[in-house]
Amino acid sequence: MSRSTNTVRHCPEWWRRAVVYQIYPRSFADSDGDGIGDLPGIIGRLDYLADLGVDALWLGPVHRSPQADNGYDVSDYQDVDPIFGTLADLDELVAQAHARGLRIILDLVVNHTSDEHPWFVESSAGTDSSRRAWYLWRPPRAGAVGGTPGAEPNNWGSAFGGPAWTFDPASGEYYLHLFSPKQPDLNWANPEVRAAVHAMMGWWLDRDVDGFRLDVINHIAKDPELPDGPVPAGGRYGDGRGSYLDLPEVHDYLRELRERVLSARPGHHLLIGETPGVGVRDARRYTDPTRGELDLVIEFEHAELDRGRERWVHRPLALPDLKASWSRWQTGLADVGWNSLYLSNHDQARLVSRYGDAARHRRESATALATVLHLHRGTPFVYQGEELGMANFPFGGIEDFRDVEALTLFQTATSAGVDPDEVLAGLRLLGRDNARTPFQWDGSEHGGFTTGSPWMPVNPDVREVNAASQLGVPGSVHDHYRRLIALRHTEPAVVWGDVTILLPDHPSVYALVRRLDDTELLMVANLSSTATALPAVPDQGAWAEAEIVLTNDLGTNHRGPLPVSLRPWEAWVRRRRRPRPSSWTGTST
Ligand code: ISL
Repeated sequence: MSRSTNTVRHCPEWWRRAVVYQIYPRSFADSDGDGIGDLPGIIGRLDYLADLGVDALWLGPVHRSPQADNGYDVSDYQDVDPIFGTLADLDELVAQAHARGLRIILDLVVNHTSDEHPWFVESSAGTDSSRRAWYLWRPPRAGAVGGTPGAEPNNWGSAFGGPAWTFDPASGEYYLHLFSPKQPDLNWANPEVRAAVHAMMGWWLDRDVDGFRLDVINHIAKDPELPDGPVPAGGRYGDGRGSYLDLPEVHDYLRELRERVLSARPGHHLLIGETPGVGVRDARRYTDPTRGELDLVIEFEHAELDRGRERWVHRPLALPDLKASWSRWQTGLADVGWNSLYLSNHDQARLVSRYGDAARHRRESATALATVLHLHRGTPFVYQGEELGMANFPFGGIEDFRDVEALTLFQTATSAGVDPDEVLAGLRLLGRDNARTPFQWDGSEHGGFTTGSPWMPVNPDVREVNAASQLGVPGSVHDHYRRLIALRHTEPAVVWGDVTILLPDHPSVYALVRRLDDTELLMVANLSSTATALPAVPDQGAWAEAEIVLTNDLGTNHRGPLPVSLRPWEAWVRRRRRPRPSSWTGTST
């Protein structure tokens, strides 16, 4: 392993200037024709990723796993699942990525394991198992008979639908799983569990990976009482979040983890925390560098704005809500902490279908949304295929879906009497499977993803939407992403500048100003499919002569006065140098 090739890691705070590209290994590139993406497939596409200009690759879980939740159910943390390749392939990927200046961030799922992990198998052996206390086992509710309805130790529901407890008839106890029954939660209060996780993480760092994306890491500490949670109106299960979200112990566990695993090793390894439900206050704590916990969080507030309480219910996004949310986060983490910026990932529908206009303005809406996102402060994440404007899949019935969440939600909702068509309509628009169809490399039948039969069908739009038809084409979605990423790397105001979101109540224009020293950037985007008047912005006149540093408008160049009207999904960034204040001494950098 070539540690020396990775000297960039020693550059302090490299992740604040970085763009992270997320790979969902199953669906990225298949090298052996079995229809499932794999590590050699990724290695074969590293030049594509280096050319896009990203700095780090977040690799979805490739550990050995029964794949009940596509690898988010790990049965061996120190091996690679054979469907993806071998440990030697992973070492090769790390070395080849480093040779191109790309860092590798592993997805690490340690809130829970697979129920097939030897730790859980041993834990299940009986109440006197030496690993019993590695998981959260509880007897049935007092007076109830285990295995009968309502006998669960508390009333919590799991994230995918159904109860958060599964009964084990052999021992007469239940185990807790915040996700599927195939994903029992580890007991982080047990120091043996923490020590085992530390040792495993150290083993990976010694294989030269550059950090981890820690799955649902703000869920790892649980109130040992595991009390009932409030049942929302019309709901069936209690909401246990008050007993497992952002508990004080999570901060302790993370500090311990950094101290024992990362501080002992040279360089700065990245810790990204996936933190569903986190608020600004805890996000600041997690990412305050002086506390030594996480480097950045993946928060969810904006991703929930167009959903109802039930996960399949869609309500159209009101743009002022998005501005208010991002504004709060930008301000809340302005002096302390760091956030990620994303509009899509493997758990979210395709952004161009969800927030854009894939049918009529795919190129324009994909590039406008990307421009808005990337001009905020934080580390942008690009989810595979987003840089091509890949769209949702035209799913038909429930038999077309693969995701454990979709299948469980459908089953639990319809058996509770919800109209199947209503659930299906929501899943088609918001379901996670949309993000998981194969990457579209070219316009051939299976999109150049595999020579075999793909594990999920390729989107039928592959003839029009694919990498081969966009690479090197000025104005393509891919070209726009390249330029956005390059802008972040060349313009410090994009990384460090403070942020002012303008026009907070405007329903379709997103505008903001970034400021760093004497540089000022103005980003304006019309996030709608109709031409829209551009309201006045502060210093309106001063922007007339500003340089246009990025635009998705191929037709006209608006150099000169700001346009009166914006075309559908028009987006651009202008830059100007502010006159220096008279007190300026020339020492600013
Ligand atoms: O995906 C979601 C909703 O559609 C979220 O509730 C999601 O389950 C949550 O963000 C946690 O996600 C992570 O952990 C899950 C796994 O299924 C997701 O793929 C992963 O990103 C359990 O490990």
